[in-house]
This record gives sequence, C-alpha cells and structure tokens, in this order.
Amino acid sequence: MTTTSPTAAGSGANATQAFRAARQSSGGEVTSPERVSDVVQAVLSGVHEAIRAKKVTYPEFQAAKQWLIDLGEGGEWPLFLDVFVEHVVEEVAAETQHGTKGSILGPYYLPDQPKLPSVSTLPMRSDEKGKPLVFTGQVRDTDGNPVAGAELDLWQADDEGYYSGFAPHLPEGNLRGVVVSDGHGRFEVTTIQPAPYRIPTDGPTGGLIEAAGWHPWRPAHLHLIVRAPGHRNITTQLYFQGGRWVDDDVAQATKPELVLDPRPGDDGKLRARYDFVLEPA
Ligand code: MBD
Ligand code: FE
Repeated sequence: MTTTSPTAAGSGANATQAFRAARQSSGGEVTSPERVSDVVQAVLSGVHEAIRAKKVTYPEFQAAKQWLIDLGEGGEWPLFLDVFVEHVVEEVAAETQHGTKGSILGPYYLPDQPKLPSVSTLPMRSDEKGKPLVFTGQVRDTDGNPVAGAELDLWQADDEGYYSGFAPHLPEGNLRGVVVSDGHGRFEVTTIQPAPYRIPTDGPTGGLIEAAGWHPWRPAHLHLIVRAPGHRNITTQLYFQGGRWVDDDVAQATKPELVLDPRPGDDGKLRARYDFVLEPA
C-alpha cells in the first residue's frame, strides 16, 4: 500500500510541466468565437445555478477563489481536472469510438519512451517490489485481423503507487515503455502489479478531498495508448478483478470491460490476457 513520502508534494507541479511540454509539440487549434461562447456560457450557467441553489455566501466564494489560486500555484490543475472532469470528456469521445473501450489519460503520461520487442520486460529497478505480472494478448482490427507492429505505450505506478517522472526517488523511465506487437499482433509484457494510487494529501486537490470527506484513491491500474498506422488510437486503463477501489474510483474511470483477472501461472507469476481491437482511423 501507498505510504506517505516526501515525493508526493512535487508530483502535481511536475504534471503541469509535463502538460506544457506535451502541448508545445502538439500545436494549438483555433476555436471559433461561437464555440467558445457556447461552451463557456454553459459552464458559467452551471456555476451560477449552483450558487443560487446552494445559496453560496461571500466567505465561501472567497474561500473558493483562494483554493483555485492555490491549485494553480501548486501545479495541480492537471491532477484536479483529470481526476474530477476528464471521465466525462472521455464518455463523450466514446460515443463515436468502436473496438476496445477507452478510459482517461490522466496526468502522468510521458511521450517518447523506448520501443521494446513484442516479448519484453518493462524497465524496472533490479530490486523492484511487487508481484510479477505477465501481461499477454493480441492486437486486432475491427474485422478480426491481427495488427502487426502495433505499439502498446504502457505506463504504471510502482508497488507504492508512484509514477516515474513524477516522484524524484524513481529512476527515469521506470515502468514505462512502448511494446511493439509481433507479426501476429501478439505481445507478452512482464511487469509488476501496480499498487492503488492515492491523490497526494498535501496539495490543494487532496485538501479539497479531505475537506469534503471523500476518499483519495484510484484502484490499481495499467495505463495504455495502443496505436497502429491507419487505426484510431485507443487511450485506456486496465484494472484488476477484486482489487480495492475498482468499484469506487475517485476518478470514475473504470469500466467493466477493462478489468483483468490475473491467475498464477506455472512459474508462480500472475498472468493476465487482454486483446485490443482497433478501429480504422
Ligand atoms: C492517476 O494515476 C491517474 O491515472 C489519474 C487519472 C489521475 C490521477 C492519478
Ligand atoms: Fe494512473
């Protein structure tokens, strides 16, 4: 289980830096004034309505302002938005998506990780803690044909719930990698079972959760982006059957189709299989 660590404080700020860096390489899109007005008006109306319905007071309004200032200064906008808002953006995107179900990207994706062969072990420390997990499967298209050379861009927390790149005590690239499927679309990745993730309790997002009396946990999960030329990317997460918080994710990002059921293999390692289905781009 996750223990308190001095590294938790910096993680939200790092997510802001990672987000800026990713935006720089993706380039901005222009949104029409009509669209900006339409969406922002709807958001503001929702806020206005909440203030009326709940009879929000001046002290509460000023406390909210202070919290929003702290959220930005603490670098936690990505963390807060991905935990409490992204699942609905994903829900809307899913309306036009076929094949494997998607889930939220979250704040801890880092691009440009090393490419690994179809049978690989994720980069990890020599004494990496956690139950070994062998994750196998096949990538197919919506017609059932295997997709050779598909990329499984994988990232996950370690056995204490920390992500490399967002926790200074972890080596760069730990438990991250891009596994490339073989000629039959198959892959076999050896890793460790991640721990559940706890929102850092020492920042504004954790402060809100505490003040509201909610719990700060996400169930243990593997993150993936699956991509192949001519196919639409799938950004998703895989969870673990029977795992703590699978039915009570603070980020509301679980789906019944995305739950692995690992079983011990002959070698004692847990084995889980998942096949991905990509639709045409
Ligand atoms: C995570 O690990 C995560 O996946 C999401 C969506 C939000 C916060 C932390
Ligand atoms: Fe995560």
